[in-house]
Amino acid sequence: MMNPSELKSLSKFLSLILRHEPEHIGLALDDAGWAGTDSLLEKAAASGRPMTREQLETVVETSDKKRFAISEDGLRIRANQGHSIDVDLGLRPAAPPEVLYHGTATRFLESILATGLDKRQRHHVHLTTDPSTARLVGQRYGVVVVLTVDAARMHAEGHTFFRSENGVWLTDVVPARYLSAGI
Ligand code: HQG
Repeated sequence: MMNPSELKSLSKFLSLILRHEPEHIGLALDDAGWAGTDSLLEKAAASGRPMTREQLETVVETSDKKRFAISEDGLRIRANQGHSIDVDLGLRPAAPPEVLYHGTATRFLESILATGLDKRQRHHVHLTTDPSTARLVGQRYGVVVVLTVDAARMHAEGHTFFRSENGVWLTDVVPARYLSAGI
């Protein structure tokens, strides 16, 4: 069995490979972001990061945010969201809840309130229904501030939202007029 820090380390490695740099181990993803599990295991081992199939499955099952999905036939794996590489997850537009949250650092606030929330390196801006999740995300960057997004008004005014397999709300950009600081 893996201990929590081994699980976290493997989860971070999978995030790197399945969201950002599959070429790091010479892996190819298809257009929808899927990689063959056999191929992943083989190439990870060949590049010095061996893992068993059971360990891979454990990471997928225990990921707190359900970051990864294994296909029903068990042959393929992908990240549910968070990519910087170009993949089409095939998400359908969906109506968001009234309010969503985004956690960030206070040092980004001036820029965000001037130009809105951008997707930066990723495909979308990431939003959550849960203020405490937003707080944890923001803490990664420094002193945290949780922004409240008027998602209902954005949606009513023509902005498209998607909900990833693991419940993250995604949109292209959040113009500053829909944002308020604090919850
Ligand atoms: C900031 C985690 C200045 C933005 C989470 C954020 C999430 C701006 C950073 C997922 C800006 C981008 C994504 C502007 C945005 N001026 N700063 N105009 N617009 N920013 O990592 O949302 O654990 O790309 O506030 O749960 O922090 O990896 O996005 O601070 O779902 O599964 O630029 O990562 O999931 O950072 O995190 P990121 P994020 P995992």
